[in-house]
Amino acid sequence: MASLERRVAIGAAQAAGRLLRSELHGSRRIAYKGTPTNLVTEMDARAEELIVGRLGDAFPEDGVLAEERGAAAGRSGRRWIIDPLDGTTNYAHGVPIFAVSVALEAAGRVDLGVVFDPNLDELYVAERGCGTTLNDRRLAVSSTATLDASLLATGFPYDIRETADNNLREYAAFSVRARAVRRMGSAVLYLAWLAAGRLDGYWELRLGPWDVAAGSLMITEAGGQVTDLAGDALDLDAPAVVASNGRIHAALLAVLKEIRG
Ligand code: 2AM
Ligand code: CA
Repeated sequence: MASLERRVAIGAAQAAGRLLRSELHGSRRIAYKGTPTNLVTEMDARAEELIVGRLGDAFPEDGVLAEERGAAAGRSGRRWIIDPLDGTTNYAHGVPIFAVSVALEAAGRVDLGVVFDPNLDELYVAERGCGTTLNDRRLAVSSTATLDASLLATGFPYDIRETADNNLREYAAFSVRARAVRRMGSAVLYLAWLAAGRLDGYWELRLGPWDVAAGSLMITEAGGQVTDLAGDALDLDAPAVVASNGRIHAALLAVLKEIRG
């Protein structure tokens, strides 16, 4: 990976994260995207504009897929996948648990992932074949060997009020089998924290490409495993995610199979 891509992605993620943090306690205009649980604020769009502007200036031939504006094709065959504010519900409530995620995909494969948490000032960077770092320190997933001793995380789909497939049965099952299950509201941070060995496992039924593009590379480059709910390759276009340190992966898949059939 040319270091220009890495430098520009890091600069854009950090600038957007700092903007979000500086505005966290400002008054918010909240709008809803389809369901009353899918929030968006004006800060989602402002952070996205900043990131897309910088990437577009540096790499005008590349395509972009960003949470708020959708897809714009490029000529290079490469695509930047951007979540300008993951954890929008937290943000709208003034809870300092959110992050910025920027990934670069080429030939259908994510080669670079950058996640910035402006509240802890933590910068995660993964490059295919080169590992994952947190503030320049090399990361490795945890060595927890059993589900019983695992700290897990999950989240719930926006249509939780309407759909029967709302993750509540899975949540109940894991809650009595793992050490604990957390639900902090940022898929991007769960994946980064898993790469850092803070979490042992994570699952979620429906996510967007921008939620998982950078974080999934972080986990595999830190020695962990990321699959779909059946244990097959992750579909970045419609991600259902099981991520782990590898050692508890089969146990996670077995519980999901037991509950979902
Ligand atoms: P957001 O904050 O950018 O909206 C919560 O479980 C986490 O999953 C958040 O990262 C949220 O992203 C994301 N999320 C929840 N339901 C989703 C869905 N149906 N599609 C895409 N992302 C979703
Ligand atoms: Ca998101």
